[in-house]
This record gives sequence, structure tokens and C-alpha cells, in this order.
Amino acid sequence: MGARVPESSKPRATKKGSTSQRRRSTEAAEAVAPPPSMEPMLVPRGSKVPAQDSDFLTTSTGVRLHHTDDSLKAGSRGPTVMDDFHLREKIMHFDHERIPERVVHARGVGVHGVFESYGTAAAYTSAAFLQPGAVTPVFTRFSTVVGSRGSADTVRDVRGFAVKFYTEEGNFDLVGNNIPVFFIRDGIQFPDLVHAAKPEPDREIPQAQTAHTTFWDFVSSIPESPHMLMWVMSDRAIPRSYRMMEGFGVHTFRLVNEAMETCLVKFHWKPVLGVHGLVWEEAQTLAGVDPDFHRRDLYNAIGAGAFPEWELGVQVMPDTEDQFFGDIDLLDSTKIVPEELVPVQPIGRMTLNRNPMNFFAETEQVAFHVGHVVRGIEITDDPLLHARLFSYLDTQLTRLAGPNFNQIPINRPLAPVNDNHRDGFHQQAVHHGRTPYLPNGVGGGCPFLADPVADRGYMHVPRPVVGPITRERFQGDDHTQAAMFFHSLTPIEQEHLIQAFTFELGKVDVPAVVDRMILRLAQVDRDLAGRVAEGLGAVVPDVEVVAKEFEVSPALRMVSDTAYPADARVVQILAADGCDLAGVRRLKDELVAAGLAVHVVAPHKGAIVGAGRKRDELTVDRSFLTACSAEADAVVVAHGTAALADVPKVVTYVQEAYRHHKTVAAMGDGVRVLEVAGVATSEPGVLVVEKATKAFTKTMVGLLGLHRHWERGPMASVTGTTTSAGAGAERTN
Ligand code: HDE
Repeated sequence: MGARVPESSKPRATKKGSTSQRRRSTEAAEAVAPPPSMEPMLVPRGSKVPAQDSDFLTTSTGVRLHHTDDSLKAGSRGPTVMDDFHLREKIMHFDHERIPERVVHARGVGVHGVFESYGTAAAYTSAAFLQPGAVTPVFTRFSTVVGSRGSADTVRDVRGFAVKFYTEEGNFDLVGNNIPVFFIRDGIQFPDLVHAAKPEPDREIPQAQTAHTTFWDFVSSIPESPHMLMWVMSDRAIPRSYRMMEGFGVHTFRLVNEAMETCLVKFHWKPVLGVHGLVWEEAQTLAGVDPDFHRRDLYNAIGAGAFPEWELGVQVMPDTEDQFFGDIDLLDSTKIVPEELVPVQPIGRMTLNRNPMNFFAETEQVAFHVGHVVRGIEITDDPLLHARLFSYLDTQLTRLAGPNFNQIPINRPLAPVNDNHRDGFHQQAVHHGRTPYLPNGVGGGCPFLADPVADRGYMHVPRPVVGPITRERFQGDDHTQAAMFFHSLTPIEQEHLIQAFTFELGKVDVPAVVDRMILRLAQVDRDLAGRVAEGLGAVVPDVEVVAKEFEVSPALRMVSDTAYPADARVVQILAADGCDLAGVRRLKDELVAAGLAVHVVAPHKGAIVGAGRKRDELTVDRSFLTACSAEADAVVVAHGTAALADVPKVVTYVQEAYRHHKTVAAMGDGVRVLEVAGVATSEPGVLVVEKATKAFTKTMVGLLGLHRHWERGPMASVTGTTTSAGAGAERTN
């Protein structure tokens, strides 16, 4: 019929026409390409990415397509015809893009890095990656536990801290948390714990939080939970950044050296940037303003070259027959060994230096497993750990659809593999030979078994195991370490912990559950229970405190006088049209040069113009509508912005930053905003300068390294001066 080809059906890019397109995409690729030091080491392996190596759009079987925007129809409005293999394949694949999210730790972020061994653990373990000078690539995934994959980053929750070491002797996964203890002592109760913490099943609320009845119903019934509850109600559960969290292996592991001598160890990750939290109000605001706050923070820091670092350390205890250290049961994951009793010995350093190329391929498909250990590291008898040994392998079968998940690029070891496993869903290998079994004679006995010494084969240290088989919970002291944790905190941290308990229990709608929890707290500490009960209008029952005498452990505090590096901390400069652009620019440049991130925030996006006759412009990063002080570590009001003192949103902005104990500064007449906000300029962490100078930048960086200025006290002076803030608001009206 010689029908006219409609415009929209014409091929979009001919090979000739696509040259410029290709150039553009190369440029774009170069713009985002990692610097050579961050070149992918593991993924992808070759120069070509399978399924993405044609310049043309193709089907999944490589047929080049000339049109993809319209389905094949009988006429432009007619029914779609079955001949359209492209439509059916495209939709079929799309329909199956999602895989089941992790049953816990669904929300996470993964990044690549490197681990450098100090060699200081060589006396304790034969593990090759812990010998002097060994350098090992790693992939680290941080996560929240309770929320779904799309939930907010800043919720109150434990954070997962899982590291996969691609060692030359196979993969070692250290699958830990940012809290060194756990809610339960026996893994058989994990499904109950998670069912209680997840959204309640009738209405599926609330999402990503433990502030609801069923969680507290369960944990208040678990005798060993008080210690973990102290940690989860502390500011550790609302970290400022993944870069500022400690990590813990939680369980005790056994190290084995070349002489087959053993010791028991607890693993610790110590962040070079210190351990810092958000304040609860910020965490709540950020969940709405920027649900990806932690993910973004980590990507941005790595993108800017501010690579976060942690020291790996071990507490080393003798491998005694009963596996106790003094009266601390090393097989009980609800107990710590205080660092004052057994110091943490640094054994290496991890630097996270490369963002993933593709979230799904790497972060979503990475499969951690506590049973991925290497020669020189062994599992102990902790019953929590033993349940995990089953769970991690098992869960991947569903999540990654079959047993071949270790062939996925992100999970592949660097060490050569010859496992005799065959077939199964998603088998990628084309195995050769006809003897995937041992012993064999037909295949020449291949693959060979490794001698534990000459070939460095993994061998378990023989250990006698005795005892009756029984379903019995071993008894422990469940209150003393909980009390020790509470009393080791600074008063401001204690106050936050009490507020957290009060908030969470305030959301419980069954009074008997609240009463039971207060009773448990009273067994730990009467003062703590009394302060929580007061906020809830509840009564502390007359029960005996069961916690015994203890020494406080200063290592448990987050608040200290130590100044840490301020790498990639965020400073917001509040500016406006007509302000001193030169001053803003200078401050911004100097802060960026010092390794900080700077956002210019103004009444509108686009650019602001200076006051001078010569046209001068500065790009605005955020408007007051899209920014909030919770995203920043410090707020500076620029010179030439006195009029902002008449804008209630700006006044509240500065008050919030001050109330959250952040560094607040003003240049020149920007001090007017501080005055109207009721910010006392004599208070710690409040700076007023005439203009941007090197000395000002230096002071700012120093103050940011302190994290917050807790000595200001809670909100006191701002509340006391609401009249002047109100006056500012009045003038606007
Ligand atoms: Fe996990 N945990 N867990 N867990 N866990 C999972 O494995 C489990 C526990 C931890 O970034 C799951 O691959 C049981 C303690 C992290 O991919 C699952 C028990 C600690 C991650 C599982 C525990 C952890 C997980 C879900 C009680 C700190 C995220 C998806 C015996 C030491 C790993 C998956 C990642 C993930 C089971 C308790 C840390 C279901 C049965 C204690 C960091 O297998």
C-alpha cells in the first residue's frame, strides 16, 4: 500500500547521526568516571559489560532495533499484534526487575574500598590478609534493620556494618552492627524479634521504627534485652553519618595462628572521624526532607575524595575451656568486654574509596554470610551465631533465586574457585570435564585437596564438645551491663536516652506493656525508670534493683572533647540578593579547600546578585524552601543579609541550628539574624566576625571537628528570647 511512515516511527539515530551522540555520551561518561586511583578492581571484570556491549539498542538476543517507542499495532489506534516480540520481551523483563528485599537490613548502601593490614595480628592468626603489608579489596554495606528498602535513612534503629574482604585465600565476611550487643541470646528467637519489630501485620504500620506496641511487648518479655535496649535508645541509633559509626563483630571469634594456637577475639571498627549522632528532632526532620541522607552523605564524601576510614581492632582474650573472661561469658552476645579491661589492639585500616557503579548489581546483590571465614579465623559456640550460620546461606536462595549467587560479580572471590558444585538456577559457568566428584580416578583426582600447612588448606582446630542435648537458655546477669552503659554516658546522652525511651513507649497503646517495660528499667536503675515513667505518667513499681556493682566505661561515651577531622562536614551559608558575594565566595572556597562541603542557601534558586554596580552573580545551591538546617553541621549568615532577620523561616532556621548545638556564625551585619533569633553570641560555638578571613575558616573547621557544642545546654537561651524572635516575625507581618 505504500503507507507513509509516521514521523515518530522513523529511526532516531542512524549510525552516521549517532557519532555526535556517542561523543556526548563519552564526555558524560568521562565526567563521572572515577579517577585512576578509584578504578574498579572487581566489577566489571572485562572492558565490556555483558549485555551492554553493542552501540545499538538490541533485544536481549542481540537483534538490532530501529524503533522502541511504539508497539506494533494494526494501524495507529489498532490492537497490538502478537508479532511484537520486542514489546513482549521488554515488558516481561520489566515485570521481573524486582527481587525480594532482604527480610531484615533491606535498606542499605554499599561502597568499595581497601583494607591494609598493620601485621599486628600475625601472632594471633594465620589469615593471609592480616599478615604485615597485606592489602585486600573490600565491599562494605551499611544498613538499617527494620525498614523496607525504600524507608528513610535516619530512623532510630541499629545499623548493619557488613564488610566483605576479598582475600587471596577466599572471602571473609565480617557481618556486624554499629552496636556490640544484641536483643536476644539464642537465634531461635530471631523470627519472633523481627515479627515484633516490623510493621504490625494487620495494618502494616508503623514503617521502619520500633516505636510501637508489639516491639515493646516482645522485648519487655525477654530477660536479656535491657542491655541492648540501652544502646538502641542512645544516640548511637541515630548516627550523624555512616562515616561516623563504630562497628562491632558482636560475637566472639576464634583466631588460630600457624602453630595452631588459639585465642578468642571481639572485632571492633573505630572510625577516624569519631562517633557522632544526630539529635532526635533532626533525625525526624531529615526523614522527610532527605530520606536518603546517610546514603547521600557517604556517596558525596567519597565523590569529593574525603574517603572515610576505620581502624580494625581486636580485643584478645585467652581461649579458656569455659570461654569466659572473668565473669563475662564470651558466648553471650548480650555482653561486652569493657575496653578498659581489654584494650582494642589496632590490626589494620579500611578506606572506603569508590562508589558503586550500579546499585542493583553491587549493593543489592551482595550476599554476606557469617560462615564465610578464612584460614586462621573460626566460629565459636555462640548460639546466636550458630542460627546465623544457617540463615545467611538460606536467605540468599530466595533473594538471589538459587544456589549460584557466589558467581554474581560482586560476590565472586579473587581466590581461584573449583568447588565441584554443578548446575542450578542461573548457572554462569560452562564447566568442563566429567568428574565433578571426589574421590575420582578418571579425572586424575582433580581438584586436589589442600594440605593445611603446605597448601594452606582450611582446617578446624579439633575441640572436644561435651554436654547433654537440651533446650535450655543459659542464665546470665542481664542488668549490670545495662546499668553500666547508662551510667557511663554523659548527662546529655543520658537525657537523650531517657527521651528516646519516653518517645517509644509513648507510642505503645497497651498500658500493661509500658508497665512491664518500666519494671524492667527499674531493675536496671530506679532513677532511669523514674524519669521515663514521669514522661509517660506511669508509676515505677516497687521492685529490687538487680544490677550489681560496676565500674563505668568511658569508652562507651560518644560525647568527648576530642577534635576529629571535619572531612566532608556540611556548612550552609545563608545569603540573599545584595549580600557580600565576595565574602561568601571567599568563605566557600576556603572551606571547600579545607575538605568541607558548602551549600549557599538563599530565598530563591538560580543565582543571587551582589550589591555593587558591576554585575556579580553567585549560584545558589538551595532555596530556603528546599533546605533545612538539619542537613548541615554549621550555619553561617553572610554579610549584607540583615533583611533576612525579617523572614520567620530564616529566623527559625538559625534557631534550630543553635538548638541542635551546632556551630552558628555571622559575618558583618548578618549578626542581626542571630540577634533576632535570640542566639546569644557569647555562647560556645557561636562566632561573629566582620568578614571572611583565613583565621575564621580555621576556627570554623576546628569547631566542626568538635561536632556539637553540648555545653550550651538544651535550647535554654533561645526559648528565653522568643520575644525577640517574635518581634522579628511581627515586623514581617
Ligand atoms: Fe543478621 N541477617 N541475623 N544479624 N544481619 C541478615 O541476611 C539473622 C544478627 C546483619 O548488608 C539476613 O543477607 C539471624 C546479628 C547484617 O546484606 C538474614 C540472626 C548481627 C545484615 C539474617 C541475626 C546481624 C544482616 C537478611 C539471629 C550483628 C545485612 C538478608 C541469630 C552481628 C547484611 C541477608 C547485608 C542480614 C539473619 C542477627 C548483622 C535473614 C537469624 C547479631 C549487617 O540472613
